[in-house]
Amino acid sequence: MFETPSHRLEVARRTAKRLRGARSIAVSTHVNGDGDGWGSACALAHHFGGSDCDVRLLAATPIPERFRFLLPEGVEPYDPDEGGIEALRTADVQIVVDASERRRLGEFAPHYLPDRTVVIDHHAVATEEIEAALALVDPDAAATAELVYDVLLQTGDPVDAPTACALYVGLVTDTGSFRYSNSTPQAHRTAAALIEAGADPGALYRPLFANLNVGELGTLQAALAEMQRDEEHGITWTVLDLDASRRFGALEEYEPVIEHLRNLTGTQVAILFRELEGGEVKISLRSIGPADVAAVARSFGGGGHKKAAGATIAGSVAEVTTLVLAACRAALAGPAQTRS
Ligand SMILES: [Mn+2]
Repeated sequence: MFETPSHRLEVARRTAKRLRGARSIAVSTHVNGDGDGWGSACALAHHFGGSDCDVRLLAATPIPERFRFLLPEGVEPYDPDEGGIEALRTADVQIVVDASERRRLGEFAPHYLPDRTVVIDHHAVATEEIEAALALVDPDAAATAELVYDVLLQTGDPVDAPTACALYVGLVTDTGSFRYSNSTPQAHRTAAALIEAGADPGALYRPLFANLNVGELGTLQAALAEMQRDEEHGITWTVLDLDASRRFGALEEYEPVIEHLRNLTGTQVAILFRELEGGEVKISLRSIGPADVAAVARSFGGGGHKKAAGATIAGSVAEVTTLVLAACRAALAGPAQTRS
């Protein structure tokens, strides 16, 4: 039987009350929104949108093609340049899902009013928190979708199938299809409730995972062909140069590429180097060992989490590769040796 964890019940109730009383709601997720961000935002749009309430979805960066099927019919997210900022400024309630850092709100960031802002998020509280009237933030939640479900239950209105489907997408993507360590009993209980409400896991497989295009598969092919390995330190990396992006186009996300490098037995750190126009290289770092790749990324002006981080660095691919590999080797050797 499903129950909202008691420590977040009261805030979920207050959030539901606030949303039910709103005439207009603006909802946004972080830049480069993922399945959890867009799933949570679309679920709110399905649930609250209707004759009594105008729900406006905001896209700090465009919604990825593979999540568009989650949008309510006829709803197109606002771009900041095309009415998005006005849509946000005039909304009774301004909701932020799956983001607790101001900088991740992109061009919308300066236009939030603290007394109208509601944050629903599962990231550990960031240094630069968004000021909000209500904040349902719980790092124990597997996905923001789990918290949105708690809120929707408190509205007293039934959760319909499209809403359940959008939330299920959030849970599936943030738990790596229930493979990561955040696949808690509560995440599974929420998933069960969503399936009962109409989410169809079998039907979601194709739009989420099995509709790769030639560009995505070609990029993967090019990345694997260039794969290199430092056996001694357990570092696996590859380079996607400008020629590869010209041939296959820029992808919306490179996670599947780096996931292959990370999954190679013996890998402690995986790195994807992407050459950009204008003499810069974008690096994505993943750690499955003791190395703190956020610290590595920060030393190059980037940031992220201990296990997943990134940066954009000026220089040629050869220069950047040498610098970043040296930093990763030092990070794997441990703090005592980096100090000396
Ligand atoms: Mn999330």
